[in-house]
Amino acid sequence: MNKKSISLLGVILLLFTFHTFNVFADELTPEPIPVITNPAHQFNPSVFANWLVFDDNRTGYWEVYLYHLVSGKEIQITSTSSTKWHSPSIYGNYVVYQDDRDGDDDIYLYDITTGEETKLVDEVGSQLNADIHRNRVVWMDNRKHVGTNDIYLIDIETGIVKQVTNDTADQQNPVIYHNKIVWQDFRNSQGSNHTDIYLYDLTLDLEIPVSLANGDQLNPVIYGNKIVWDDTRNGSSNPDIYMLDLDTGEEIQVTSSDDYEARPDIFGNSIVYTNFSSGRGDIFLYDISNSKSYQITDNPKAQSQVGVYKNTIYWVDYRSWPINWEWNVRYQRL
Ligand SMILES: [Ca+2]
Ligand SMILES: [Ca+2]
Ligand SMILES: [Ca+2]
Ligand SMILES: [Ca+2]
Repeated sequence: MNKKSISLLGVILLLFTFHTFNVFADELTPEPIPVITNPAHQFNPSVFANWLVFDDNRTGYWEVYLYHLVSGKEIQITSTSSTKWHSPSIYGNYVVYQDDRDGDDDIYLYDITTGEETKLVDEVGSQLNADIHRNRVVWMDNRKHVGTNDIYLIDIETGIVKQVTNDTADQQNPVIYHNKIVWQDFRNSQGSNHTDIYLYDLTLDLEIPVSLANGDQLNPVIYGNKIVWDDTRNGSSNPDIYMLDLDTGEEIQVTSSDDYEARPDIFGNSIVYTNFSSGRGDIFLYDISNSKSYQITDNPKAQSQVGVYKNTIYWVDYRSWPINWEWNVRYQRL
């Protein structure tokens, strides 16, 4: 066990102690734990269980790395010498990401158990921004309409591909949870309306609009029957976080300040997002069960790209810039 994992366990134990005294509250808890301290850039974190996957620039190129949050084991997955992000996503033993080693962007699959990489999608045009849940992978794809994307799906076990949208408008940034896919969609773009959020239910074989509100609805995420996104219906410089609960049909405005709140993630009752106001980003948590917000970081340098998996909140943190752009992972008992 190395020094870093000892310190990780120390903080986890500390937080268990806090939990015993039921101290989780709207106050800042101990300093977040720096996870990746390599002085190169790290971006695009994604966590499943104890595995953290991310884009890393330490070789001078962008490569996909894996880091085990308990053992501290680190694995370099790709050796692409790429100058572009791979935007990895992880579920179970699978990591998916994009790479253009064969001329245009395609989707690759890495199996953590076997250490093997396979090319999952090899098509003309760009296949980008893959997301995975269980054995299903979704991505945005411009093979049919140059300059605009459609949403596609593949089942890793059967190899069967489904084209989810098919039009000349742009659909971007798909996210999948079980049998539901959500994305941002330009099909209704006109006047002051730009993007909307749509849902495709694979069980019902049905497309459903999630929000057609004025302004931009962007960056959707989904957990269970709850869909969360950022939304400029209250003003283009005043994004807020919104949530639709498919069980009740109720739409909830999660943030209502004039600040610039965006880029949410959700797991269980936890919604995390970044408040970009004051020229810096800070991380916030909204607890759906009590409708309260908690400030997670309060640091003069920027924090962003926040995600949540169970009680782990993770983000990219520039607090030690320009010496080091490091990652901090913070554990929170909810
Ligand atoms: Ca391609
Ligand atoms: Ca399209
Ligand atoms: Ca809209
Ligand atoms: Ca706002």
